[in-house]
Amino acid sequence: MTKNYILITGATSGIGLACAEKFAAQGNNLILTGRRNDRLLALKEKLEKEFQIQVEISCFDIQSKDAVYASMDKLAHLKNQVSVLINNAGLAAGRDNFQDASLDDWEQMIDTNIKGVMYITQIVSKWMIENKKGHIINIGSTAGKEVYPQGNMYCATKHAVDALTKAMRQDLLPHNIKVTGIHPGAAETEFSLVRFKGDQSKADAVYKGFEPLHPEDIADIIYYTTTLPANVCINELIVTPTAQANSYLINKLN
Ligand code: NDP
Ligand code: 8X3
Repeated sequence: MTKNYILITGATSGIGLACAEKFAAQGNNLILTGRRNDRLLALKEKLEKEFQIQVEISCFDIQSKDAVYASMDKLAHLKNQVSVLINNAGLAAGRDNFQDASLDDWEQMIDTNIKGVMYITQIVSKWMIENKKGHIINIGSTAGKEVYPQGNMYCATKHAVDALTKAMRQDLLPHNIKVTGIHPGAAETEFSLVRFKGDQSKADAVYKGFEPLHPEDIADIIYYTTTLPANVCINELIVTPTAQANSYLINKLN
């Protein structure tokens, strides 16, 4: 029997990595992407050995339209087998007042979080249309539901992901394609280290005083949304740590 592939963007770390491990443990073949090829190679070797699955890796910067198109072209021989696309690659860069924020940071977030999703999903949604089925899962954020102070452009990009998720669900409706938005709150990954440009103490402070989500918590939920009957689609889920009420209110003990 031909096995399906789960395509996960940003699988070298955090939520994407946890998804790769979860779907692999359930016997799925994987297509994993990211910019850090050493991590992709190590993950492929580990998961293939541990779970006897096929893992294809594709190393590219999702900000580059040309790189996305070239990489997806090389994967097109698998297009009939891609059953799930998890649009996970993304980042926050900086946390500054609107008037002080770096335009480079803003452009990086727009190019990664919005344009990256746009490039890859247009290609894969066409594959899914040919297959007459598929499931697209977009990782938004609580930041895509409410703006928080100094979150400006990151929040805007995640609001865009939310809007694109709704748009995809409408336009792909005739093609039997499920579209799910997952909106996590604070999850301890490399996210804050990236946001604060390698400042470990600033990153650690984000998760002090409460128990954040772990990437595996989100991966379990994402996996669950793919296990439902063909007639059932989870449109969206907002998932926070118990200590978090919304994008800006966290009950910290210290
Ligand atoms: P991590 O920093 O741990 O992982 C981010 C992943 O995205 C990495 O695999 C990284 O791979 C990839 N990525 C980033 N930029 C690019 C790029 N230009 N091209 C290709 N891949 C890229 O963070 P998380 O796991 O936390 O983040 C995953 C998603 O979850 C993001 O969309 C984030 O916005 C969202 N999110 C995170 C939350 C959190 O609190 N952690 C909460 C809500 C949403 P590489 O560096 O190898 O390219
Ligand atoms: C990531 C969570 O609260 O840092 O989307 O924006 S937050």
